[in-house]
This record gives sequence, structure tokens and C-alpha cells, in this order.
Amino acid sequence: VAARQGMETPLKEVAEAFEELARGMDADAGELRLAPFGDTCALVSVLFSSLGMAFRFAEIEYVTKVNDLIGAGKSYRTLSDILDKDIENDSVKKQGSHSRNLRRVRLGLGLIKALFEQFLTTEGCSLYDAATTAYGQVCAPFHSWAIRKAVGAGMYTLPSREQLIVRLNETDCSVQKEMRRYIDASSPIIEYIDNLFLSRNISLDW
Ligand code: 1PZ
Repeated sequence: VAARQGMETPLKEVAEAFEELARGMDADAGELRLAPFGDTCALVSVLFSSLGMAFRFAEIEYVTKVNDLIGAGKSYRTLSDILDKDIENDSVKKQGSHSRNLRRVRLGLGLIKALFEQFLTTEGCSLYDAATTAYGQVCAPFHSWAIRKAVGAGMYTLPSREQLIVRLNETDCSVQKEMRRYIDASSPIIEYIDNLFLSRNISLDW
């Protein structure tokens, strides 16, 4: 109903927040401030409930990392600031460091982007196929065997395409539009985060 009446749906809210974040980055001469970044990433958790209970553990994992970055926003102004600090302390890849959590949250954003891309380009395919491909592309290379097995099992509990659209309070048409908006708005942000690491000679193979 919400989609038909042009009201805010969770997906639309997320898409708009990322558009706003991308605009803010342009306005700040290509700098990404930590506080609005954390708040925007936190919004994504509204999408988890539509995936079902099996992904509660992914939600907890993601939210913990986002909350760490939100907390860091009180002491650090930008994303570069946390990375530079961790380089100084030799803690970029250390478990629980802000930089490592940033890398993990970026994987989450990339996973959603890949899922939406799969969803849009494989209309006949199930959500299971779309999510399995997206996970395999973005996160699986960096996850342990045990995590990959658990995620693989959880995939079988995903709702159908149609169920997902209903749970998101969207229509066939509106869901495509909002997913496209998220893909477009999140791309420069994901690329920016990758470049933060790469420009400091930190590879992305972890
Ligand atoms: C978009 C949804 C697609 C279908 C569901 C795919 C579910 C992916 C589940 C990911 C489970 C992550 C489990 C924990 C992994 C941790 O080992 C790592 C490393 O953490 P560290 O060692 O640094 O403490 N954590 C991550 O890689 C964080 C990944 C976050 C994944 C977020 C998923 C976002 C999905 C959004 C759905 C709306």
C-alpha cells in the first residue's frame, strides 16, 4: 500500500539516505565524514527483518560493526582519520579495530549492492540464486569455511522474490526503482572506501 501511495518504504528510506550521503561527500570536496556515514549504514538494518530469522546473526554482526564506527564518530571526523590512526598504531587489520570494522561494513554495503544487481538482472531466478551469487562474489572470499557453511544453510530459508517484495512493502515496479537508486548511490561510496585503503598501499585481500 505504501508504495502505491508514494509513502516512505524501508528500501526507499535507505536509497534516499545513500543519495544524501553521496551528495554530502561531493559537497565536502570528496571527503566522507564518519558520523553521517555511520548513521546511514545503520539504516540498512531495517532490511534484515525481511530476510527472515536465519539472518539474525548477520544482522547482529553488521550492527555491532556499524555501532563501533558510530562510536568512533565522536573522536574522529572522517573515514580517513580512523585509517590514519590505525596505520600509526599498526592496527588496521587487527580484529575489532575501527579500520577493520570499516572494511567489514563496506563488505556489507557491497553485498547488498551485488544482491540488488542480481535481483534486477535475473528476473526469472529465485532470491536464493541472487543471494548465493552475490554472497559468493562479495563476502565468501573473505569468510572462513564455517561461516560460509552457515550462510549457505541460511540461504535455504530466504523468502521468495515475491514474498520479499511484499515484506518490503514494495511493488514489482517500485522495488526495481529503489534498488537501482541504492546501487547508483552506494557505488561512489564503496569505491571511495576501497580507495582509502588502496591509496595507502593496503590491499583488499582480507
Ligand atoms: C543482502 C543479503 C544477502 C543474503 C544474505 C547474505 C548473508 C550474509 C551473511 C554474512 C554473515 C557474516 C558472518 C560473520 C562474519 C565475520 O566472520 C566477518 C569478520 O569479522 P571480524 O573477524 O572482522 O570480526 N564479518 C563480516 O564479514 C561482516 C560482514 C557483514 C555482512 C553484512 C550483511 C549485510 C546484509 C544486509 C542485508 C539487508
